[in-house]
Amino acid sequence: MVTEIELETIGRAFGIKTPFKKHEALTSGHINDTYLVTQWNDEKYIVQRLNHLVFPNIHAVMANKVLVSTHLQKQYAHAASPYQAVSFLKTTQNAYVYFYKNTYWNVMLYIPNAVTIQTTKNPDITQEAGKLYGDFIFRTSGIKISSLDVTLPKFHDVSWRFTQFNTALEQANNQRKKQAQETINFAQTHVVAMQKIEQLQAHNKIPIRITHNDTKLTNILFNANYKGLAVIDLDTVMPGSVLFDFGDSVRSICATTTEDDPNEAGTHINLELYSAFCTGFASQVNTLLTPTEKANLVLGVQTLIYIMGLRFVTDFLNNDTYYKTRYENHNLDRANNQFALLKSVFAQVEAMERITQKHFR
Ligand code: GN1
Ligand code: MG
Repeated sequence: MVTEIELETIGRAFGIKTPFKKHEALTSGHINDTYLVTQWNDEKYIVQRLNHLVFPNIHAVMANKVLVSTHLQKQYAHAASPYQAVSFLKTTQNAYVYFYKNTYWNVMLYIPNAVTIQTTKNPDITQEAGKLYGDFIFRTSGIKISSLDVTLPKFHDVSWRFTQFNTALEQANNQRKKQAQETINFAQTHVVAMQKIEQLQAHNKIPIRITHNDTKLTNILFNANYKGLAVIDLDTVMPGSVLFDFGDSVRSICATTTEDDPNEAGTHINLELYSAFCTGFASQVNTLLTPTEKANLVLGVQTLIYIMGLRFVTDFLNNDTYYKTRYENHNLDRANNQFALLKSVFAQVEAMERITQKHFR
C-alpha cells in the first residue's frame, strides 16, 4: 500500500504543490494501482502506479496514451463535442512517467461531475456506451497506425493465449488442475472454432485500427444525466481489431452477470441491451467498418469472451500471478462465468446476427 506522504512526493514531482487532504484507492482495475487524491484546496487528481510486470515498456504505454488523448482533445474541441478526453500531467523534468521506489507513476487531471456504472439494465445507458466507444474508434481512425507502439503484442491472439494456457497446464499443481478440469475441457474443445478471426487477420481480411482493448462499462465516465462523457483507462490503446473492442463491450455491458459472478447459471446476453449497444456503436462507425468487419462482429463477441475465460483459467493454473484476486478461487470463478456466458452466446448466435445485420448495413 502506498502512503499519503508517498503520493504527495509523487504529486510534487508532477508539479502539484498544495498538500493532500485525503486519498482513496480506486479498486476496480485488475492490474494497476489507482488513487484519487484531494488537495487542501479541494482540487483532485488521479495518481496511478502502472504495473511494469504486465507492461514491459511503460514509456511506450504512456506515449500511446498521451498521443491518443491529445488527438481526442483536439477533435472534441474542433467538433464542439460533449465528450472529454483524459489529460496527463508532465513532471517537472518534462516526462509523463515518474520513476519512484522502483515503480512507475503517472498523474491525470480528475474529470469532475462524472460517475462510473458497475452494471446496467438500462438501454439508454447502453446505447450511450455504444456511441462513446464507437466514437473512440471513429476519431482515432485519423491517427497513423504506425505512430502507436504494439505495447502488448498478441494481446487478443487465441493461439498465443492457448500456448500460454498449455504451459500453465503443464506446470499447474494437481489440486488446481482437478478443480478446473471442466473449465480446461471447455477451453480445449472450443479453441479451433475461436481461431477463425486470427485466420482472417493472417489473410489481411480485417483492417488494423487503433483500438482501446479494454472496453468495459467501468472504463466509461458518464455525466450526471447518464450521458457518455469520457473513455478512460487508455493503458492498452494500440493497433488492434474493432471486433475485440465490440466484443469486450458486449460481454461487459450486455451480459446479465458481472464477469466474476460465481452464480453463472443462466448468464446470457440481454438482447434488448445488445440491440441498444449496436444502435449507439453503429451510429458512429457504420460508414467506417468494412463488410467483413460487420459480418464478424458476433464472432468477435464469442472470441473475446473465449479469450477472457482462457486468460482467467490460465492465471488460476499459474496460482494467480497476473490478475488481482480477492479470494482463493476468484480466477476460476471468472473463467467459469465467462465460459458459461460463451455457452449461452453459442445458443444466441442467430438472434444476435439478426440484430447486428439490422444495425450494421
Ligand atoms: C484487465 O486492470 P483492468 O481491469 O483495466 C486486463 C484486461 C481484461 C480485464 C478483465 C492489461 O484490465 O485485458 O479484460 O482486466 N488488462 C490487461 O476485467 O491485461
Ligand atoms: Mg485496463
